[in-house]
Amino acid sequence: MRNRRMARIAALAALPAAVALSAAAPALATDSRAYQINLDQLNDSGATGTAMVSLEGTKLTVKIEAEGLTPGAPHAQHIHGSTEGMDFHCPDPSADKDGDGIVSTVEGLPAYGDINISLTTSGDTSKDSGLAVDRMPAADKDGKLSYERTIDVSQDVADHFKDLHIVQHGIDVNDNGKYDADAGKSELDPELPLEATAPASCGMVHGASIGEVPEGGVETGTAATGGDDATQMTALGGAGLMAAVVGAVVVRRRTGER
Ligand SMILES: [Cu+2]
Repeated sequence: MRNRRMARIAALAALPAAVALSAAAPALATDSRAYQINLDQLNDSGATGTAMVSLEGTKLTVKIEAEGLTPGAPHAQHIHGSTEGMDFHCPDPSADKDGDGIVSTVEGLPAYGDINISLTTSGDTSKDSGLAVDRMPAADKDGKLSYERTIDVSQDVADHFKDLHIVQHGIDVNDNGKYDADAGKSELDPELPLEATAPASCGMVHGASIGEVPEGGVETGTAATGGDDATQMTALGGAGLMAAVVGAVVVRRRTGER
């Protein structure tokens, strides 16, 4: 009788500790984060997309599904911005300093900052590969583009990912289905038409991260693209709460498996 009572007391005493542990565990595991970035059109490009970004320590996985891009053409894409607390953001039309109706890459730079990572399909991902169009993904004949790559990034990038944003380049001003020099040359590389390098879409990280990513769980939780933006934004707005819920579920599942 006495032993049973002691056991019950011991169990009750352990309860707050268990609760505290499950609350603290997700915070200790914040090494892995995921973000959804909505890519909005720039320069009336009609290009939109969604980027799912996850970080496991300094391993950055970027998945992009975009549409409305110049068909059959390569699209340079970069992570722009600074990890040093500068306030960079996607440019608005007022960035068009020469008034030609297009925010060129150079005109956009003061707003979105320099290239931090080049989202190439293979090889180097530094700023040096910013215009490596032969290693940039191409849109298909319908103007759709899928991209996925895992890149080792610096601790700075991992720590300040929320200050960065994704820009896809390549527009079709005269709607003839390809890049040409009608709208002028690129001020970055005179060999390239302005259409090939002008920004087509840009997206910033909004709100908090989606929370700790369960092993192999990013796809299942977030692959349902095509939902309307408002719903997705609301979901992200509640990310703090969601992070807590996801974290608790992960902890429970892990302890349950052991
Ligand atoms: Cu760029």
